[in-house]
Amino acid sequence: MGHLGVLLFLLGGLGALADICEIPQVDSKLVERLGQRLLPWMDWLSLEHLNPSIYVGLRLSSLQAGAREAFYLHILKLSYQHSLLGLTFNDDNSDYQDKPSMGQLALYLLALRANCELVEGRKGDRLVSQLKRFLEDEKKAIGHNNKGQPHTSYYQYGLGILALCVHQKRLHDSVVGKLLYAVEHEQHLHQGHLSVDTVAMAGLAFTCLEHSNLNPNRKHQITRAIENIREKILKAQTPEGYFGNVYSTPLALQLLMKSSMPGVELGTACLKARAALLASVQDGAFQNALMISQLLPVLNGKSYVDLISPDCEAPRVMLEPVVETPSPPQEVIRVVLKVPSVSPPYINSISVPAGSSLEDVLKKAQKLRGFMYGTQNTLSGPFLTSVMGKEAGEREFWQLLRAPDTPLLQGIAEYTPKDGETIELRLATW
Ligand code: B12
Repeated sequence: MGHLGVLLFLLGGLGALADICEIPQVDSKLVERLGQRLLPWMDWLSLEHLNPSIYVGLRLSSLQAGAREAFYLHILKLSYQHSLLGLTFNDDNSDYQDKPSMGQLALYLLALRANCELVEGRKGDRLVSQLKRFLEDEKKAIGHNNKGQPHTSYYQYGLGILALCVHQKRLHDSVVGKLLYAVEHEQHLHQGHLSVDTVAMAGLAFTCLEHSNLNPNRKHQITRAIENIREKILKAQTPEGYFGNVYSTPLALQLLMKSSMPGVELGTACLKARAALLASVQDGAFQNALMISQLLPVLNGKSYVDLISPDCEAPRVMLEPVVETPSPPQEVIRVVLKVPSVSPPYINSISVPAGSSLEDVLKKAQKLRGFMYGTQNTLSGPFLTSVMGKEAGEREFWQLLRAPDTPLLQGIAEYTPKDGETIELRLATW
C-alpha cells in the first residue's frame, strides 16, 4: 500500500471509529469521589435500606470496597433469601413483611451474577421460578390484546427479563413478546413523553437476549427492537447532550456503548452525552446512590449486559472512606410550599437553613402544623406517597414541581430549593 493508501486506510478507520459509541476514560479522582458516596450506604444494613443496585454498580465499576463489599453481599443474601424463600432467622422482625418487588428480585439476581455466581440448586431454582411467576403475572395483566398495564412498570418488566437472561434462564417467547409489543407501540410505555430509562432498560434486556440467543424464534424482532430503541434514544438527545435527562443518560449510554448505527454519527452523540454528564457530575448532580450505581459502570466502559460473563478478576481501586466536615451554619431562606389538589388548598411560606432538602422543608411544614405527608422507602430514597392525608391511588403519584410547571428531576431527599422558590406537590397520573 502506498502512502496515500495508508492515509486513506487510517482516515477510513477513524471515520468508522467516530460512529461507534465510545466513552473515553474519565479522571479517576472524579470516579473515586462518586464511589465514596456509596460507602455510607454500604454501612447501612437495615433491611429497608439494602440496595442490590449499589452492589451491581460497584462490581461493574473500576472501584472496590474490599471486605465491606463482601459483607454487603452476604447481608443481601441473608435478607433476600429470608424474605423470598421464607428461610427463618429472627422471625418476629416486622421489616420482613414486605416482600421484594419483581424489580428488586431482579436486581438481587444481577448482584449475584456481578459476583460471578449463577443461580443454581434448590434455592436458586426457587428464586428463578419466583421471578418467572412475577413476569407471567405481569404478562396476564397486560393481557392478550396488550391493552392492560403491568402492575409494576415496563421498566421492572425489562429488568426482570434482563436478570433471567444474564443467568441464561429461558423465558417463554410470549413473555418477551409483551415487551417487544410495548416498544413497537410506544404509547404503551409512557403517557405523554418517552421514558428513556424504560426503553434503555428494555434495550439492555433485548441486547442480552440477542447475545445469548435464548429466544431464537424472536431473533429478528429483537434485533429490530434494539435498533428502534437506539433511534428513539438518539432522537431524545437534548441540546446540552443528555439522552432524555441527566439521570436517564447513564442507562442510555449503557445501551448505546460499543454499538454503531449505519449512517448515524453515534460517536459524536455519545461524546456529547459524556461531556454533559461529566459537567453535571462536577456540579454535584449525582448525590443519589441509585443514580451513582447506574453511572459507575458507564465510566468503566461496562453495562449490565456484561453480566452475561462478568470479569471478577479485573483489578479495581480500593475506596477509602472520607470524613465529612460539618458545614458552618447557613443563612435562612424561604420556600413557598403549595398543594392545590386538596381541599382546602394548602399554601405556606416555610423558613429553612439554605442548603436544606425539600424533605427538610416538608418536615418543617409538618412541625408548624397544617401540613402532613407520608413517605415510603425505595431504592431511590424516600418516595412521597401521601400529602395532607391523601394517598396516591392506582397509577397516580405525588408529582414534585417547581412553580409554575417544571417537574423536579430529583426526589425530596436530594432536591435543595433556592430562596424564594415555590414548590408544588401535585396529584398526577402516570
Ligand atoms: C417507574 C418510575 C417512576 C414511576 C413509579 C411508579 C411505579 N409503580 O413504578 C412514577 C411515574 C410514579 C415516578 C415518579 C417520580 N420519579 Co421516577 N422513575 C421511574 C423509573 C423509570 C423506574 C423505577 C423502578 O422501577 N426501579 C426499579 C425498582 C426495582 O426499584 P424500586 O426502588 O423498588 O422502585 C420504586 C422507586 O424507584 C419509586 N420511584 C420512582 N421514581 C422515583 C423517584 C424518586 C426520587 C424516588 C425516591 C423514588 C422513585 O417507584 C418505584 C416503584 O415503586 C426510574 C428510572 C431509573 N433510572 O431508575 C425513574 C426515576 C427514579 N424517577 C425519577 C424522578 C425524578 C421521579 C419524580 C421525583 C418526578 C417528579 N418530578 O415528581 C417522581 C417521584 C415523586 C415522589 N412522589 O416522590 C428520576 C430520579 C432521579 C434522581 N435524581 O434520583 C428517575 C431516575 C428518572 C429520570 N431519569 O429522571 N417514577
